[in-house]
This record gives sequence, C-alpha cells and structure tokens, in this order.
Amino acid sequence: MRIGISCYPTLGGSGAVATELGKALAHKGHEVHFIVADIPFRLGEFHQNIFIHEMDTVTYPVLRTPPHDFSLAALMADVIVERELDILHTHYALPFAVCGFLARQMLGDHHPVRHVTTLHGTDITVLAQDKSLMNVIRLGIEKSDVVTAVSRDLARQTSDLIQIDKPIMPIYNFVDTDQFRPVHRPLVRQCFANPDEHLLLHISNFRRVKRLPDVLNVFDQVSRSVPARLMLVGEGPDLALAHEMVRSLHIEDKVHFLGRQDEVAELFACADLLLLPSEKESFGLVALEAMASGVPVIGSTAGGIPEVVAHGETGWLAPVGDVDGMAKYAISLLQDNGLYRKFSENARARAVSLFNVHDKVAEYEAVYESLLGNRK
Ligand code: GMT
Repeated sequence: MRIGISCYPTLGGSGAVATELGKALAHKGHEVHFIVADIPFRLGEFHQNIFIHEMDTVTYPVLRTPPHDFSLAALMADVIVERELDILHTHYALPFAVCGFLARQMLGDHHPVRHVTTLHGTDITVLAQDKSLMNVIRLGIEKSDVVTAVSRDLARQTSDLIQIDKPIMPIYNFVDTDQFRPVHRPLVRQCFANPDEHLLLHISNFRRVKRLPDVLNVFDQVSRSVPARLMLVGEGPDLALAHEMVRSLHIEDKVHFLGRQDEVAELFACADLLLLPSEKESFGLVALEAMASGVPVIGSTAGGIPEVVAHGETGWLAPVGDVDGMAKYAISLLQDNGLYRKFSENARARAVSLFNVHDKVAEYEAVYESLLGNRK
C-alpha cells in the first residue's frame, strides 16, 4: 500500500507512535510518505520505502501567523495525487484530522484515497473540551473513514465527551521489544547511581498533566527510606517548577536533569522503577517502554494507564494525587527483591505478549485493507 502519515514531528508520544508505525510499515514493504512540518524525531537514519514531504512556511505581512494548517492540508492533497496514496493516516485530531478532511475536499468527492485518524489523548481530553475547538475536532473525526484511539478509555471518553455516534476502534500503542529490553548497562547506570542505590526514572514533556510535583514528592519519600536517585528526562513548561522543588526539598544531589533525550532505551534499561503519576494519560507510552525494559511502573490510575500497567503484577497504581500511596508502593517493591524480580519479569512478558509492534501494525494494516476493499 502507499500510505501517507501526518503527525507532530517533535517530542511527544503521538509523533513517536506515528513514526514507529511508519518505520514498521515500510519495513514490511509498504511505501510510506511522512507529510510533516519537520523530520520526525524518531526517524533516525535512512529507511528504505520511507519518503519525507516537508511543509513550506508561508509568511506575508497581512497574515498574523503563518497559515501552517492550510499549507499542511495543501501538501497532503499534493502528495496524495502525486504519489497516488491509498491511505492518509493522521495522528492527533488537531490539526491533522482536520487537515486531512480539507485535503480530501480539495481532491473532490470521488477521489479514492481513504482517511484514518488515530486519537492520542489530549486532542480529546483537553483540546476538545475547549468550546472553540470542539466542533472542528468533531468534524475531523466524523469525516475520517475510520477513527482509532490508543486505549479503550480514550475511545470511551471520545464518545462521551464529544458525543459522536461514530465507532471509535481501540488499537493499543506498541513497543519494539528488541529495542526496549532488559539489559545490564553498568557503564550507563554508574553515571547516575552508586551500586547500592536504586535508580528511579520519569520521562515526559513536563506539562501540568504529568504532575511533576508528585514525581518529586514520591521520590523524596522513597529516598528517605531507601538509597535512591532520580533521572528526570524531558523538558517543558514545568521544568523551572521542578528545579525549584528540587531545591526546596534539598534533593539536588539525588536528582539528575537529563533534558530532552531522543535515544531513551538505554536509560530505561538502567532504571529500577518508572514514576508516572499523571492526571491525564490516554495510554502512557513510557509505561509500556519501561515494562518492555523489565522496569515496573508506579503510577496513577488515570485514563488508560490501568490498561497498560497490570496493578499488582507489573507495577502499582494509586488514585491521581495519592503521593503517599505511590511512595509506599515504590518502597515496598524496592525493599523486596523477590517481588521486584517477579514484577520485572511480568512487566516484560506483558509488553511482549500484548503490545508488541508486529501484532499492532498488523491491526492497522487490517484497517487499511478493509477500507481499500470497500473502495473496490
Ligand atoms: O496528548 C498528549 O498529551 C500528547 C500526546 C503526545 O504526542 O505525546 O500524548 C498522548 O499520546 C501518547 C501516544 O499515544 C500517549 O502514550 C499519551 O498517554 C498521551 N498523553 C496524554 O493522554 C496526556
């Protein structure tokens, strides 16, 4: 098939999922065209069957801001025609699903290209809650031929929150379990912790929904009970707040701020626990990447996290904001070697059996094929 993929190219789970999907599809022999504002951060080196179409930015004094979304929609339409795409797969409702709709309008009603949209989370749980955006997001969803969501919870929330009858098909996110796997990385690990210390990890875009204060308060409690250090990976609006809290908790010597990192598999491999206390989380790709690396997760019960992390088997989950509960869970796991080993093995096994890249890519292919079958 010839498949166009449009997504946010910068740091973020939706871009990571879209890029990994494109790479896996290209690896299976499909022709994949990324229609993007920039080169997706996870793309890495050259890949056979992958083509990049970068959007141009138009500026003109009359325009208050460059008309990015219209430029993207026009580029989508051009690529669909020139490369004879069968499928356009947009990731994240805004602007991508809506740009896809506009692109198809430009091509006319009878153009055979089919449009799939994958909803990722805050496109529904935050943006679609804004009255000024709800209708345009609903339009993008209603006009897509098939809409998928990355968890059952997000599928349910989409139907409830924006009241549409269109079926939303859950297709879970996935992980490359060869890339993310339990391996000893003593040389990397010794950069962050002494042999007798536990190493905790948090990775995010440091937005309010990630609850950085909870990450630090949980870690503070843990490090008072067991020797521990924390790696904070990422950047975003709450970075300054995190620095401030680290200073006020006097844990500067125990917390490593690593900033934005594109290659994180090694960091997962040397961590002991992942902290994910989010307020909203449609899926929690980092939780899955941790589990694939044999790292249990201490997190909240928000959104789709309980579909990824099996409470009491691959990690422990507590209600959003229950810092004491999460800290107790983390301490109990770190103090019990046997239980820790069991959780670590369970985590890896769950990631391999339920969320492996091969099965999930096959689910997307089946969606595309069913649409092309209907088209014939
Ligand atoms: O919705 C967002 O916050 C952005 C998005 C992203 O691009 O990182 O994250 C969402 O999509 C990821 C990939 O499907 C999910 O793993 C994240 O859970 C989800 N984030 C939220 O729901 C907060």
